[in-house]
Amino acid sequence: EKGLNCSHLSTTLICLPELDSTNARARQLAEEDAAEGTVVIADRQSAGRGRLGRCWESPSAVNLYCSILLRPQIPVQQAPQLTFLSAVAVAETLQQLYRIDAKVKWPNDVLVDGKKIAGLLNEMNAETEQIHFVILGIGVNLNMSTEQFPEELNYPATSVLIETGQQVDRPAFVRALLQLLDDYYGEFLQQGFVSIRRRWETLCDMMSQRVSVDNSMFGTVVGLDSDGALRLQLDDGHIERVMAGDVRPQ
Ligand code: BT5
Repeated sequence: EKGLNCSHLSTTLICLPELDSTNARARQLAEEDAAEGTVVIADRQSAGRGRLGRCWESPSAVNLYCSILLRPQIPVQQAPQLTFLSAVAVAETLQQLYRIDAKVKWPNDVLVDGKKIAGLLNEMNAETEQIHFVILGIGVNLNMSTEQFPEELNYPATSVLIETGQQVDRPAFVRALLQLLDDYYGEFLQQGFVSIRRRWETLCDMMSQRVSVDNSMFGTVVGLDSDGALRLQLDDGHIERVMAGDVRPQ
């Protein structure tokens, strides 16, 4: 790809008109020993994946559906840190290119005014200690129009086009995103999670706010732990670590 100056990413850039899921394809390539930094992009996905068996709406020629193969030499427990790295890179790219007030939502969303503009799905293949690979799956709604969203989404959604009224140059967005991801990944390999965590906490929509988790636990968000747990201060003052659940503002 012209104009990219990456140290880790985009060793190979594969762009296809259609895939079932870019994550599925990247996983296949990883199992066939593809190199770190391989990037898979599809114009449309016939079976885009969310978490927990959910679907990711992936209409043709409007959005970004992208998966990046990484082979970091880090302990398995640190692999979730890469989800936060990609959330930060997506939110900051949206801010820098389009002046959109993008925020990150724990664990894997990027939101604008509480509406989802991007989703992240990281998958990993590891034995007990050793990571073989991590796939960073990134879906960003760029030129998707209101009519292209199904009515039954369980969370409000938006796109750059809806937020700004402007069509996005998709290759320009991809270039800027890959460049920033490459910078942050390099920083992560050298210095660890500290600065990514700080950036994520700055971008977090619910930092210092009262939230509920699955409508059963209540507290104030005070930060992110290095294993990806959300730190919640309960009313009695003690800190609870949230590993999973639906976090909503109170
Ligand atoms: C996610 O799941 O947010 C992860 C989405 C990751 C998608 C990328 S695209 C490239 C790569 N290849 C793949 O196959 N996947 C990754 P989750 O938190 O489970 O959110 C899914 C929920 O978001 C759905 O159940 C819908 O309610 C909603 N949703 C579906 N499509 C959406 C869209 N395009 N924009 C906003 N919300 C959407």
